[in-house]
Amino acid sequence: MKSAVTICLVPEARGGPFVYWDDLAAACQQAAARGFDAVEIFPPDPEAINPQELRTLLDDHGLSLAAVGSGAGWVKHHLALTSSDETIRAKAVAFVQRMMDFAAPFDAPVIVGSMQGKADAHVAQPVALRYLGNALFKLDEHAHNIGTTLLYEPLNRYETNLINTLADAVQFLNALQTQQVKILADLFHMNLEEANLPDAIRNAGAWIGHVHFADSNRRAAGFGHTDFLPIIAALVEVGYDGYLSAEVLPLPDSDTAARQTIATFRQIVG
Ligand SMILES: [Mn+2]
Repeated sequence: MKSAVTICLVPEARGGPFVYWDDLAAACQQAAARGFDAVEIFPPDPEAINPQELRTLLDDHGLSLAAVGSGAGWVKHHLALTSSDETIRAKAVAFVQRMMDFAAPFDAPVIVGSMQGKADAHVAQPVALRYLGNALFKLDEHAHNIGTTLLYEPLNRYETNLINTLADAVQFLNALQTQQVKILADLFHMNLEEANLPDAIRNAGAWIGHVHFADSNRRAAGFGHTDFLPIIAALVEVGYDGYLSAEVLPLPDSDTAARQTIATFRQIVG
């Protein structure tokens, strides 16, 4: 398994669980200095980052791009894959597709988390799930066409009322018959929703394509009460060799969160 750390370039996401903020170059320099293998970036738009400049930054610091988040589509542009408005749904799919076009040359998957939206007074849950299925089907097709992977992230009940557990995500994707969609296992969401984290990981098995590495309180691993050793053992058991990516609050500050993350990573992964 490899280590990664999040960089958020979306001012509207202020207060969110990201280690580094605002300055991509400074964040890459810091991530490399702390010993991370990769960075996970949340850009405000698919065209916000110059690919050549990012390539140079990554190469200069010996970093990979672990994944790219699409959450700005929601927090900045107010798009959702399950909106009651057909035009907004179409724009949401296009936004994620453009994010995939940006990320694919870096061999980085794109994450669908908050962009999935939720059922509400305008969209009943079965309808929202149908919209989500339609969107993931289109995104899967795009991922296939450009040779990349999409990561679908189940969120906790306070963030969505669509799919909250790894098992429900597996069942949903199995029914869709997508080819290029994997599941993002976020240890913070799982702490709220799963009866048993290692069991949930073992049952999801090869579906797991990415891990958000956070403690029970969304702080850096080691700053809460999650028992990480059985979780890592389950990931090893299912053959997971991807990233543990720190999507955590920058508390007490970014550098301390980064140092704590990498210390825990070295302790439990080796
Ligand atoms: Mn997450």
